[in-house]
Amino acid sequence: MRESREIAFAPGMNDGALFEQIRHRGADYVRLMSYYSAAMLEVETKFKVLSIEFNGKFDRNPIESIKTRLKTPKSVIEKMNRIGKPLTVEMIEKELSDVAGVRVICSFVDDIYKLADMLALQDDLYILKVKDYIKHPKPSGYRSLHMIVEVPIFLSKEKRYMRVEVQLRTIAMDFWASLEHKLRYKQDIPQEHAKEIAEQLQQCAKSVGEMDQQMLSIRKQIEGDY
Ligand code: 0O2
Repeated sequence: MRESREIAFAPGMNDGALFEQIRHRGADYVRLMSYYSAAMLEVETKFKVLSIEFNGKFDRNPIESIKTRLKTPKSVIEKMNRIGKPLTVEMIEKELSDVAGVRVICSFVDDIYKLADMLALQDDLYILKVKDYIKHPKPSGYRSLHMIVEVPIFLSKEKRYMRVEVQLRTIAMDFWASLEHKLRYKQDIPQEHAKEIAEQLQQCAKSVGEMDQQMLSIRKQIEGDY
């Protein structure tokens, strides 16, 4: 009988055990993750190159830092379960666009859009989806520019296109998102306080947004560009 390519999942299994399952039932998983790692590297390099060019043109660095992350096996499995898709390596590649993530932390809000435009001009990369949570923040107050891009990776015998989720945000947006993530996910917030806490976090997000606008305005005054 042909072995099922579906990966067994028992709730409560730890990361290591899950990874062993994936490795045992789908040897291709490890290879797929290496493709995503290569794609993240490609995208990270593209941003580094753009930053060098930008620096030469405008004499300042638009990027404060770049972080990359590969979704953990646990997180991949949880998401596949959530969207109700079978847990096979083929379906993971087909259904998930955020296995590989690149987060670009920018100095100013306008740098985000400049970098996004510069990236969009590259002819070996496709922008599949843009979600502008800066112009349209999430109800939580979350702000960032999200893009799903597809980049080619060059292997010894083939060229493959892989999807990467890019999140562009300012230092201030990142400050809010990091703390909000910690507060929300680490604590079991009692029902009676949840609404009030959500409102306080929204207020913080608003203040952070205003600060971003003020910093941009100060930079423009200094540059004499009113
Ligand atoms: P992690 O560990 O950061 O990756 P999708 O199914 O992905 O198309 P979804 O899930 O609505 O649709 O995607 P969305 O909201 O565009 O982007 C999801 C990612 O954005 C999250 O990834 C977070 O990184 C970030 N994000 C979105 N909303 C919030 C928020 O309210 N607060 C914070 N702190 N981050 C947010 P993951 O997979 O949740 O986590």
